[in-house]
Amino acid sequence: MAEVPTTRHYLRPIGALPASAAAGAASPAAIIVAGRADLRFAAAEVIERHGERVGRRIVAADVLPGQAGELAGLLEDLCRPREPIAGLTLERARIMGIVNVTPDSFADGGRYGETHAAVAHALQLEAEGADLLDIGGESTRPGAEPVDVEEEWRRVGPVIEALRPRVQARLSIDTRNAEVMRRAARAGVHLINDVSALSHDPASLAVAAETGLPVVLMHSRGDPRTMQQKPVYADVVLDVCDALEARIEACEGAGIPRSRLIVDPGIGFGKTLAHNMALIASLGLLHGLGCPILLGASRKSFIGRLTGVKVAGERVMGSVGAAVAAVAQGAQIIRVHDVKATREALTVWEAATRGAAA
Ligand code: 7PM
Repeated sequence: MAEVPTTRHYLRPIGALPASAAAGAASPAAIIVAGRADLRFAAAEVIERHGERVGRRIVAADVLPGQAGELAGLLEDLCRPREPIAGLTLERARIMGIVNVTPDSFADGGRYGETHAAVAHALQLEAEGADLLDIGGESTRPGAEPVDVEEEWRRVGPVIEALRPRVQARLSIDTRNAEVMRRAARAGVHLINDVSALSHDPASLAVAAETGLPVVLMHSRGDPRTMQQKPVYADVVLDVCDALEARIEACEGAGIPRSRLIVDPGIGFGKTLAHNMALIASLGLLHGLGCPILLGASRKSFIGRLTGVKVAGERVMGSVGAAVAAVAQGAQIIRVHDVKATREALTVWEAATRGAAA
């Protein structure tokens, strides 16, 4: 018997309403995304996928609540206020600064130099306005060879220990390895960031659950070493959304509630330029998963492709452009190298959107 494909629905909020438009009116015809009064939309693109067929229609905000079945639950997930993550409320965008702990080619194989450099960098990012600091021992870059777990911990452990008593910012551990998660949690980190969405290490679902920490589930297609070899999707935005939903369900099955999860489309991880652009353009569709959204676009190669800027460290302005595009769709966490530039741009963008300074 042929398998009957199920119909799946998706909601993409469109038509951002300016803050001044009938704010506080008794029955605003607006979709309020993630409980945010500053994030109201005039309509939603309702997407229906049935096997290979994808139907799209635009439904105005005032008639959307009357829609039946699966859409009602989806609308509820889209609009429900998000729980704070690691004690951070998410009524406005938060900045996660990237702290790479990489082997120090200068210091005679000693650990002091690389620890010191990473700690100094993290303190600077906090001073520039980072709400979170994402500490990684470089095992997860596209094309990278896996790093031995003990070596990974020798890199990140001392940095976590040094930062923990010295910063207000929340600490995030960027790892695919359960043992590193366990040790980082014991050392006091507040968040787990896993580019494999807890699928790389068979122990990571149980370990992440045991830590009780929030987890960033990033979408990735294939292994970091091979993922850029011709990725193919039926519809990249819907496929990524479905894959994230599957990982959320795996987490829920392991005892990690949805309220503790953050979703991330994984820009550059098994995606072409066209895939990356489609994902950023429709980022707001991921709100239907009922979790905060994180975007990591900082300095990535798609920005070089678009702007012609070949040196990654010089892609600051393009990266800020991507950050603003994400925040305009309600992304709650932006993972960046250039905290100062991002903070300044978001401060001005938010004030200009609100129409008020504070
Ligand atoms: C080379 C290529 C070096 C790519 C580093 C990278 C993400 C992440 C990374 C992301 C989350 C980078 C990437 N990207 N974690 N880790 N989301 N959650 O730019 O997009 O740091 S590695």
